[in-house]
Amino acid sequence: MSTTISDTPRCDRAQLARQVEEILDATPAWDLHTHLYPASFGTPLAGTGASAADPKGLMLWGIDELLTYHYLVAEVFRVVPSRVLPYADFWRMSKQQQADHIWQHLFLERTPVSEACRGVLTTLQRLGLDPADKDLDGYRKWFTQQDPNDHVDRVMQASGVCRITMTNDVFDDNERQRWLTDPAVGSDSRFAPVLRFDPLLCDWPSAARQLSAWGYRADENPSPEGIAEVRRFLSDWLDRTGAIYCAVSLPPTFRYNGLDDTQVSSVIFREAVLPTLAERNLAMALMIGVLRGVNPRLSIAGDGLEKADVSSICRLCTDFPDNRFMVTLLSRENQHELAVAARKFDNLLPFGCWWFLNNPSIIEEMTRVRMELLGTSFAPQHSDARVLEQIVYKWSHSREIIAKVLADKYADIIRAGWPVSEDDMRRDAKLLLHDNFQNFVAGR
Ligand code: HDL
Ligand code: ZN
Repeated sequence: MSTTISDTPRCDRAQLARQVEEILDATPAWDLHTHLYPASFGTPLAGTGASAADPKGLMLWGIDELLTYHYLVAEVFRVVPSRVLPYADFWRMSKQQQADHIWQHLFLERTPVSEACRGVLTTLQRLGLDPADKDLDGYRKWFTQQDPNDHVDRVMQASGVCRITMTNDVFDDNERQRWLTDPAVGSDSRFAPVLRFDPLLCDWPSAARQLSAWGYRADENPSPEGIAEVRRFLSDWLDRTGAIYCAVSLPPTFRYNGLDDTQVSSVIFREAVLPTLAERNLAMALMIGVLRGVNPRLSIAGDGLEKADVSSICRLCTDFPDNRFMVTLLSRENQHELAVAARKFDNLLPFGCWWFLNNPSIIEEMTRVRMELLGTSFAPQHSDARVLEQIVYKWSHSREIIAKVLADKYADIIRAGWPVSEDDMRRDAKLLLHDNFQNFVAGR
């Protein structure tokens, strides 16, 4: 029998906040978008008992990967600018040398208050290491003593993540070859595959050349035969990966202008991608707003953002009622209009506080706006983790904020005379951290 928070007008706010936080902490999350991989995709850091280190391995884990996360690379150049340490000199450093540099300048010589720095501390602490030791070599030793496969279990346990959704980029040669070499490479049930194909919609000429090289007769001006070949390509890779949804990252300039839109991206979207997904009851994730290479000398750390066009999303939801669109936008200024759009279209699921939005101040603002407009019918967060252990901090920090917002909303309705039981709280937490996403990708 679950207890009901008293429906007296002034419920005990501290007790309510604690209860909601405990329930959120105990609710397993399905991390719906990451760049993580199981050890079957190879690991540059061997650890104990694992197969030999694979320098091009895709499973990134350990303290040196945590410290050289591209968010921290961008931040360390603010402290040691390129006029002091030229970009090229940094990129020539080994991974360990880069990590030493970042540790020295962002942690030892300055206080690690940024969200990405704080994340490293939370991760160390929740994995049982003491950040106060400030002993980078000691942390390194601990990580190399872990077996990568067992470490995935430990990290998922510490994060409260029950399933990790991958990003399987079919246009990435390293990733594609691994699937072609070993069809079972993605069979680790802890990880859910997702087919990612940005070039198909962002750079059709290049994508068409690559499809042709792979044996799909794609032409630059997509003919009906060419469209059929794109659909065959998608079907082959959806069968090969078992993807649970498909994803693209699109620039702020992305526009979809309706069913008579002759842009090649709209033609490929309308004639090949969306019919294939509708036929297979698969959702499409649109991640819109990345301005690639704002500072190319920062490499992967050099992307920026601009506002996206939400009207294009509304037109997609209107024109393709049999398709489902999961959408996350990179600009803070887009968030309210995306939540309003989600009120208009039940085939639109807003998700996550993506990338530059994944900071406590903005996560709280976005979660409040979404809950006030959408109730519990959205997916508040994903980690976007690139290094395995990042899910520890990304979920710990986000759960705290989601719980705070949820407790405030409960307090509001309790004051209005509506009792809220522990069962209600558990149901809502499961919807937000797991079921809304699971139901949306399943088409329920
Ligand atoms: O395209 C994406 O999926 C983005 O999340 C990028 O990978 C970005 O570099 C990133 O890691 N964001 O957190
Ligand atoms: Zn991502």
